[in-house]
Amino acid sequence: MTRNEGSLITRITGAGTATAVAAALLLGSAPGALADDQAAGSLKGIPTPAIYPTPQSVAKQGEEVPLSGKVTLVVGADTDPATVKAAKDVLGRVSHNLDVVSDGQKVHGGSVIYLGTPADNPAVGTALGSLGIDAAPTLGHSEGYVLATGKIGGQNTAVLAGADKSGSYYAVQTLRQVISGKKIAPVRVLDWPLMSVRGTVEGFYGTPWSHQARLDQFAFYGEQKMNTYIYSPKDDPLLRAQWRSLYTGAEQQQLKELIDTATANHVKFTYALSPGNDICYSTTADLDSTVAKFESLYTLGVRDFYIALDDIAPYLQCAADKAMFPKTNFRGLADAQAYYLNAVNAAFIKKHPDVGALQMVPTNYAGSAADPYKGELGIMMDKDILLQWTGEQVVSHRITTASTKAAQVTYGTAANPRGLFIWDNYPVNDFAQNRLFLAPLIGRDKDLYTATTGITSNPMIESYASLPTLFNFADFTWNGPAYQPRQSMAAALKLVAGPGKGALESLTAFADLNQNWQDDALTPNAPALSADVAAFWAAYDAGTFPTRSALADRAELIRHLPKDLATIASAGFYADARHWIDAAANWGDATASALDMLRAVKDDNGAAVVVARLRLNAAVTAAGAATQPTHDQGLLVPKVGDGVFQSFIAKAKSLADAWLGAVPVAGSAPKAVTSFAPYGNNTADKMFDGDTGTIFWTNSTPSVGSTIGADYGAPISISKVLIQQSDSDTTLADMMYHATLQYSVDGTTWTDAGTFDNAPVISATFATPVTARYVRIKASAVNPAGQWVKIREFTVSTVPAGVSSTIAAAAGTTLADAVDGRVDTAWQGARPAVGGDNVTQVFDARVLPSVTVIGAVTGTVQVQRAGVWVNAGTLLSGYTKVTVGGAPVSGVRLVLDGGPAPVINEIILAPQ
Ligand code: LTM
Repeated sequence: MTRNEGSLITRITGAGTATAVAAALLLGSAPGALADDQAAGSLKGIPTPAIYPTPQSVAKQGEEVPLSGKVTLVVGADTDPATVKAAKDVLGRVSHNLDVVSDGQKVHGGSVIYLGTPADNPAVGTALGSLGIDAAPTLGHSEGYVLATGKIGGQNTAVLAGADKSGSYYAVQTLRQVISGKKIAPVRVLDWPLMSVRGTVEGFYGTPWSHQARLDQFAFYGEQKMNTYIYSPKDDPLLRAQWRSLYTGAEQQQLKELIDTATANHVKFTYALSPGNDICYSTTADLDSTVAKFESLYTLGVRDFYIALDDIAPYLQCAADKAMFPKTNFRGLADAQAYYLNAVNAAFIKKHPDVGALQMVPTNYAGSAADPYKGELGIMMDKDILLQWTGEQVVSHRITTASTKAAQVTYGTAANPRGLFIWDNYPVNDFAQNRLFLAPLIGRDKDLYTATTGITSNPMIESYASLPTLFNFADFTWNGPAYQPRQSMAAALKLVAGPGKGALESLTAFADLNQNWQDDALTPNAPALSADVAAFWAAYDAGTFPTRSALADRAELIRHLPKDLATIASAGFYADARHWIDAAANWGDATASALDMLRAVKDDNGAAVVVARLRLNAAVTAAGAATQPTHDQGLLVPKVGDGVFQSFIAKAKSLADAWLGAVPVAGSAPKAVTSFAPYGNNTADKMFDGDTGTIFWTNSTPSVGSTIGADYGAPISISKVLIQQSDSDTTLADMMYHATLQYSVDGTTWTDAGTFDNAPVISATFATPVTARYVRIKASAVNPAGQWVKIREFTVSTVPAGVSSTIAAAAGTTLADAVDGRVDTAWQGARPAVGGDNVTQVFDARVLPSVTVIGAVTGTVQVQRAGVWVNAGTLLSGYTKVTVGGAPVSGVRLVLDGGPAPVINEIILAPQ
């Protein structure tokens, strides 16, 4: 995409008339709007258009303004060129006979649109007067605007009056949304923002946004009436690591293009320097470096400057600072920072009358309770420096008006009402790069605007995937009291999906899978999927197996997301979310297979059960592939569905296993023994649930000697241990980075079974099984960067006495896998089968009703009766059930045909 392809809305809707899409957005009227049936008789039946961000007042009033014939746009000599261009774009999409004239020129016939501020275009003021509108209260608000329709001198007229240049620009953004078909709807919009700062801070760790992504963001902000962008990606070296160096060459050119594009979209490009890692606050040299950097950016067109002091060492680093700022308890740090900020304020900001107030984020940027650092900073820092704050926590689930007011007092900004604004760490995902956060913005008090001038959202590393939530932020910061999270998100998704058939349904289903925001009660796990799962189980448990279920339909929809979302309006969203979309499709496939498996169970069709089960397993494996690249953590497994798929599949599997008669053998349901407490509900038992999608997550990093292990209740014969850590078998994320695998009979004396460094998978196979009651991993060194530990599965395999084969087990498998009562583990032969090879299990003589074999293997099933092996049936690849019965038998033998290396998932001996 290039910058010149028209407005972003057109691009992301792909619609010829973006207004048609906007008008179709779900929503009722804004506060103060006339309900349709209250409108004057002639306007009945004409819908009130939906407008985002939600205006302060929308009334269905005035006249429709036709755009099919001649249209004249009247602008002032000083009307902002970007606004005129935006109006021409919007009208030009509908009108083929559009003239632009200057105030004072005569207009003959057709529809007329007056655009500008009353100051830059006096015709605007006259037209407002002719329509009898008292616009002064609205235009008294900065960035406010009036959009009104009516007849003046018999001519259909629309007036787009701005309080200022931004107001005029925003009137055009609203005009775009009130055009329906080839008409401007009869509306009167009186509108202004409740927060003066509305936008984003690109302030995350990880891959910074691309140049194109930033350009597209600015276009989106303009359309959504957001006016602020703070440039602060942690991984731009010239901003942080090499903050003293100036931009040159291509980087400088790109920056210039960003600044110009932001300005054209009425977005303040704010440059946030992060010198805190190695600055000496008191030295002239570092002040000079700061001023030189800012001057170079000023030359490029930046007019808003910021010093970011977050995430740095909370102490002074150079001798000069320590000597000059001796106060203890972090007050010395606050003094040094205030000294430096005040110096930048004097040496740079105050020298440029056209530069906005200096902005900063402090080192201690969360919480409203008094502390020495915050108090000292409040006293020492110039009162006209603006400060950002993240709420009570770094990632704050709730931000209340009361706590924001308390923070204003704590930071000493209460005296300057513009003093503190919010850095909102939603939907940023740098701390969970395997997640997309697509829940609506929630948990912010509606009247937050009474306590702060604004909010900048710290978005996700995925810029286009952040657009739906940023749409919410635009809506909330413009008019918090009117903000309806779900409706706002529905409108956002509609915009991102565009008009394609089924696009919105698919996108909504995908968003549903990405709702959970750190287990917040307001962001329930995949709510629509959960409801369908619950309805399915309710019917199933009541004994009916619906031929068609909402869950089956949803699984089908999800399976096809990669194809169906490929053509949504926002190609960027699709590209950003691609790996999550693919993972979702695999989960959809697994869910559909699980439903097939349950149907096969109901139909008593063992072969179909096994086919569906193997398909299910393959889909789950595919869903668990690490595919999402990151800047600093290698490939991650994209997480979707908030665990709902996993729990549905686990229940379906256990029902199928029960039908097959597969019962995990004793000893495979251990008790966790660990020195760690769990993080949230990621408890230690999740290591043993047979599901790599659920985890035991420690709530701390290992010390040397920390352990995670299992107690099997009594000594067992162990042939294999498999511990799957981290986010996938190939990812270095949370895990025990330096571990010794140990086993013990008594829990006191331990035997080492291997050391593992940087190994997401810890595994040991014992050719001769060992006897132990306890198995564990023990940290032999601490983790890098204090990482915690995730264990996806902790599996120990035991070979019951009497099981043997003429073929050795392939690496990583053991015969135990064929007789452990777990269909999902499989023994594989280390070589192709030669006719007559066998797998044999002998036991004390007993009546055996039947033998079931699941696996890729053919041959004959034999049983041992009175010491003699006799044929009991043919062994088929996939599923075989042989009825035995009669006198007691003392063994089962699978005599194999020659063929490829055999695989046996399970030999199930039916209980008496
Ligand atoms: O929140 C602030 C002020 N700083 C950092 C951000 O850079 C980071 O993106 C978020 C979320 O991880 N947390 C921070 O502490």
